[in-house]
Amino acid sequence: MKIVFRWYNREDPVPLGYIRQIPLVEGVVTALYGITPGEVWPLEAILALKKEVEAAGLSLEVIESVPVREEIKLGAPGRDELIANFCQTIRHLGAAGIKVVCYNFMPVFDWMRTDLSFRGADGSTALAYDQTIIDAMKPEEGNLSLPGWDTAFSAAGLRQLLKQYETVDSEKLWDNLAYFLHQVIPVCEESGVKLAIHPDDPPWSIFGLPRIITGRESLERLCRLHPSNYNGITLCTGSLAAAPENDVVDMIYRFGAMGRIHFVHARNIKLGQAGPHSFVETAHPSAYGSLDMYAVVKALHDVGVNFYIRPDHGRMIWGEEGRSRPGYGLYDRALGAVYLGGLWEAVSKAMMSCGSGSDD
Ligand code: DNO
Repeated sequence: MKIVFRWYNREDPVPLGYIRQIPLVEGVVTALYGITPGEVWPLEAILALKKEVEAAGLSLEVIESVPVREEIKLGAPGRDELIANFCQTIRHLGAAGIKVVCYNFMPVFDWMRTDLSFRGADGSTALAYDQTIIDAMKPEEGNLSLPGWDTAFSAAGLRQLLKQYETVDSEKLWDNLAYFLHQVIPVCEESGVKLAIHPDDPPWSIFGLPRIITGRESLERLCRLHPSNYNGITLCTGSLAAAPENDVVDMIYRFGAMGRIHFVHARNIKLGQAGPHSFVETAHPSAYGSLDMYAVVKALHDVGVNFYIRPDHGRMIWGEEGRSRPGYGLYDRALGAVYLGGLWEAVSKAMMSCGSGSDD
């Protein structure tokens, strides 16, 4: 296991030098942000980014994310050229020594929250989701962007896009994902880059749009789309656990044993603060949320795979204000990183004293 930390390049208020000081963190996860989604990422720019990260004493082996253009998800004209560009970006990333690329296949909206500063009893603020607020929203009437998304939409652009999706149901979206993977996975194999799909967050349909990467069955189906383990998963505990029927620990055993988990986003959530289909993000330790983080880390250890893990969203604490990057402040994520590393050490040593287990 390698602990990594998301960093939004030089735009990020958290400098690399601070990340370097977080115990147990070996590297960062980032992307090239100045590039229009769909264009090829130039090799020189990737190499320059890597050099900058390495000069700070950190590694850069995971990219989050290479955006997948809507035309690809829609199966619209132009997708072949866009897929070819995606493949070329993968080749360049492989040439720069990148091992894992995270992506998602969510139509239009990436991760979604209804409150970016839900105040907890201890005065911290966190991200929260309440389905009743979503149900009352009319996104096509306003401009839409969330800090932390790779894309933003004008009201008119959004209306047009939503119209295009009227003919794309879940099965069509699956076909378009299969079409994409069929072309991209062989390039990933040649380039030594593992692709890791991020589950839909939250893992159910919103605004009438299909969402297909939602739980165990859909991840099984994803794996069947292409048998290579280069067709892998970003196991995001908080995204998956938002649906109470999802047993995240069971999924780690299942997909870890298949060699499909390359990247883990670890965070805790508390379900039901505003009724069904609602949750609030909490501090990482098990005591604060609905997830048993010890069981998550133990399952990852038991399956014995090599993977990268990052503390996912943190709360805003100690006066930090993350207006530009909700969920991505320094302090609470740093606490999360050390907590995850502590669990890993405890599980590894307990296993060693029982005479089993790996400790890479
Ligand atoms: C949210 C992140 C997502 C993730 C993408 C992956 O904080 O987990 O935005 O980066 O969905 O493509």
